[in-house]
Amino acid sequence: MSQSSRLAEPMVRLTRRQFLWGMGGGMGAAAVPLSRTAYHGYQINRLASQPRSFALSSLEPSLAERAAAKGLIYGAATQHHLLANDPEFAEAVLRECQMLVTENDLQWNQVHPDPERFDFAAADGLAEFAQMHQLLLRGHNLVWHNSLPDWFKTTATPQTARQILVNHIQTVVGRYAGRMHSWDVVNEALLPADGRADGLRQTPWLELIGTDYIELAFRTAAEADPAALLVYNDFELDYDRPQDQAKRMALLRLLERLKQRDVPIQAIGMQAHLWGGETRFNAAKLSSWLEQVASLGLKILVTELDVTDQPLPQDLAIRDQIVAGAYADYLAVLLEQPAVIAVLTWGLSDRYSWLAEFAPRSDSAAVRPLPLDQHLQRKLAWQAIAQAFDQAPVRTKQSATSGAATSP
Ligand code: 9MR
Repeated sequence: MSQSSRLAEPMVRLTRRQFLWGMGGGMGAAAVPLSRTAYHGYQINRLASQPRSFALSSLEPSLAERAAAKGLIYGAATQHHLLANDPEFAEAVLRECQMLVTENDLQWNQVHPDPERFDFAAADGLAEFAQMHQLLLRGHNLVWHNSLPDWFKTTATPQTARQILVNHIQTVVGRYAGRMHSWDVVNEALLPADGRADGLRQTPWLELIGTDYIELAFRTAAEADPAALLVYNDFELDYDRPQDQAKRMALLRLLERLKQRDVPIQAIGMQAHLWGGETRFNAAKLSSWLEQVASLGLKILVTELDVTDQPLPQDLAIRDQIVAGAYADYLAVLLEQPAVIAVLTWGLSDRYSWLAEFAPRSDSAAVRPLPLDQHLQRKLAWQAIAQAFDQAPVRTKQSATSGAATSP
């Protein structure tokens, strides 16, 4: 499964030019208060001027094998058509991953294009690929406010929405029952900025069904596949920023309510779409919140990990250095928490990242958010993730499994 692979580039030292670039062309750190942009630029330069080593004793084994050695799972989100049409990419996935995540093949607008019609061709292809290569599979997602098909937006009513949701979950989850490690049952249901006391996002599901749509989704999924780990998945849970702190508190309250009602939820997913150069990261505060989640008896998965380099300078050495540092700092905190059982990147290679379309760089340079570059070579980011797995505490067998389908 694993082949020896050259690292794309070893850890680089910054040239004097690169260092000076960081300090505004040699003007040195500003003596006056920095504007927000200047502050951000200063932070990026500070990070870039302190290159870190992500050296490894060996170029092998793969991320999956390094994770498995600690009782963790590493994998990546992908799509069947990418694996079917790009054999060298498929080979890289087999080399590096123990789990696949359905990035788009099970989104509502892909799998449920008409009220009475499901299209499982792509998802079945991905499931068959996973089964053929003995990879774990996780399904994303069953309830979201995005990617809803037009027919839903034009026909769903308060009288029909509940049955539409139940039928969708029963059909989709039932089809893969026993083959799914876990499901993102409800995705991004929280948005404190919407102003509700419970912090819920104003979504079509909330409007049509009411607050118990979340419980309904989890109970329906549990009946359709008792073996799968059922996950609540969300983003902006990571940083020491007001919006992240508010969502962490709202999620904790939601989880407490669901547990009090014995709702069958076993884990949370932290999407972890990180920002290169973002320094508002408080390890102690995040670690304390993770412990509060774990104390509810829940597992934690890092479900959509990537690091956007959109705000970073064009210089590849600087970009890769800062992106790798973001992976290292985040995983150092997450992997210390025994309840964390899996790390999944949202894509494996820069060749296929949602960020190319959704967060392109202003200089039009290709984005570099993921462990492998466009040519499927391992980057500093790969080294940082590998190092994080190597340094992570070993999970006990019990902590890594929880009744879910943990083997293909
Ligand atoms: O990466 C996904 C992109 O290809 C899709 O067009 C988009 C809309 O369906 O969804 C992207 O994935 C999102 C995921 O489903 C939920 N978390 C945020 C991800 C990035 O937007």
